[in-house]
Amino acid sequence: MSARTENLVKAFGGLVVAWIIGMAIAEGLAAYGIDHWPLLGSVQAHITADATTYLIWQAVAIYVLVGGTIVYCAIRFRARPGDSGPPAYQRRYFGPFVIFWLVMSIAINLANTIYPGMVGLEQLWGIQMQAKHPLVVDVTAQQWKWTFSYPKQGITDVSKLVVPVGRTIDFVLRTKDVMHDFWVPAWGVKKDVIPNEIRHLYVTPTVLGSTKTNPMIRVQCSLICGNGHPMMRAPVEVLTKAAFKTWVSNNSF
Ligand SMILES: [Cu+2]
Repeated sequence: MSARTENLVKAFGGLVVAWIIGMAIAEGLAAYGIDHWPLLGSVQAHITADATTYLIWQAVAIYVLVGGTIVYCAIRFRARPGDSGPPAYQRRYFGPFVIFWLVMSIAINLANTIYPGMVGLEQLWGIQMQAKHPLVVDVTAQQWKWTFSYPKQGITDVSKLVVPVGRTIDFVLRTKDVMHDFWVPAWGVKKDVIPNEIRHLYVTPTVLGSTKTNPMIRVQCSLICGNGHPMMRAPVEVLTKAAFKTWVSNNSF
């Protein structure tokens, strides 16, 4: 072992122990949070939750490495009573570490672009491409309310979003004024609604329920759009296919 390596081991041996303990605690807490994930109420929600879970594991590990190193160095290499003058040995950087950090950062970011980035998008777009007869629901956003129409079913301007379970829905998003964002938290995906644009969001609900039974099943604007933004919500009901048919026949003209 060279003198320099020996110094590094002596200086940072304790840090490795701190990393292991910190990682065990932090990843344990992350696992608890992931186990207590709110409702995953659509096919798409499982895809985005998988991506988020993966990124949380990774972020926690990196956070412990960086944060742990800072805390460890602040304690281990602090100035002690009686210390005076400049440190005996100091360099601005340690070459191999700089190269390692640069290469690792680039590698991790490239890997994340592929998974979960491109893989997840491919899965979401795959559902969209394979949906042969999606249920079309026109969504109109305005300050500060949502209205829904079902063009094929002859239902117009209802203030509650009613959908069947297990069928892919093509939400056609429009806004009458400023930008909004269509989001049902339980469905795990959302999309900005932009003036003078018609945008689409595909969702396949998998869990029955309503805003009354679970507030995660609600439309919520998630882009600040003025005073009424936090209250810009709409109730949602996810029904069985048979119950949805009944609802359609009771509400269509
Ligand atoms: Cu808003």
